[in-house]
Amino acid sequence: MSEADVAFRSLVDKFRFERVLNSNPQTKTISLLGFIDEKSAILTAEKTHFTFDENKVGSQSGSDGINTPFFYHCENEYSCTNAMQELRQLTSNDIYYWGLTVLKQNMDHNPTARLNLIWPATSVHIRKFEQQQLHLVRETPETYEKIVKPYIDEMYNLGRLKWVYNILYQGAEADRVVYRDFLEDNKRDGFVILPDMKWDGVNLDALYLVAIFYRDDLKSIRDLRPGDRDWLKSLNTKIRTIVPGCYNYAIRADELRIFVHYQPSYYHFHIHIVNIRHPGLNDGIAAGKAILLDDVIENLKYLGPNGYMNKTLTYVIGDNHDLWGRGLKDVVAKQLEEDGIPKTPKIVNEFTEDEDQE
Ligand code: G7M
Repeated sequence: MSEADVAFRSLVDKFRFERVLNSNPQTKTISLLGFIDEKSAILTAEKTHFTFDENKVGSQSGSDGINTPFFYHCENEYSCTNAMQELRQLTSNDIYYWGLTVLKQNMDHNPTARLNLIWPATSVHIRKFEQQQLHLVRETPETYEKIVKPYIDEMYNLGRLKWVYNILYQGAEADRVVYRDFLEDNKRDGFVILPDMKWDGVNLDALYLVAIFYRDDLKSIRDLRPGDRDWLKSLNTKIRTIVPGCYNYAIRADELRIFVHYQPSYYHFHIHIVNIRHPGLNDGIAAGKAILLDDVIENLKYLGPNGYMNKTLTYVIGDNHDLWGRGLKDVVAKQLEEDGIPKTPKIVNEFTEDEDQE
């Protein structure tokens, strides 16, 4: 065990469970709130995807002249077919059989789960992870100026970006960095690509990278202007050239979903790079959160000199998000009224009603 493993283990061992913040059977994740040394901690576990050997066994040349792997190796001792240590049939019916299995686990080849610990966790973290009611909001440029911008400025000053600066300037996660483009005399164009915290770094099906930029004048897409279009275009090309090469072309340029979030959690411009086959990202790639980099580049052609500052952006926000309480709740109510949507009638729950009558 390395020193880092020992430190991580001792933190996790000290975790005292308080309550479940959220769980999702589709993404196979659970987030727990607890305490470590009297300070709040959030422990998230995500069951890992099945492993299979990424080596191509053969390839066929398609009409486009590209060699396509025609099947994957599934004979590794930890692959889903070979690792079944126990097997139990639940039922069968005609040609259908279903049951349960216990797979052989191994830290290097087939770990059970990916763990993510935030400690000490702030109230913003806790509210973000907690299950909450979601709402669709249209953020006009005026709403941005009045409600969102002051919030972003506050967040920026709260020091929530330490992890970003650690990566850019302090060598944090340096052993995981996939690509660093940094020229002392051209800091503005520099960036780092590295595995996102959400990726185990092993299973290419779940490939999730993040590109973080040295320039710090962009807090979100709202700050993008037409003058940034060429920069974004060249980034888009660089990312799609570099990433496949870094993974021995097991993933191709047109298999990368490259996008930004609005609202992001962190207000220092960054881009998400995800295997197009990866469906399990909670709302991370959903409409109302993810905006494709290609669309951003295209939109900047038409948005006028103020770029994204001119656009109304529609997105999903949870009612635990600070912005909801700071005014977006009222904005939504007003928008529904202006759109002529009738007020939601009071729904009487028959169970509550019965209780009331007792
Ligand atoms: O929603 P937003 O666009 O702000 O997403 C930020 C991304 O940064 C998420 O996908 C996080 O998983 C990722 N991320 C957050 N932190 C704190 C870290 C970190 O410390 N290291 C890495 N590699 N990714 C992180």
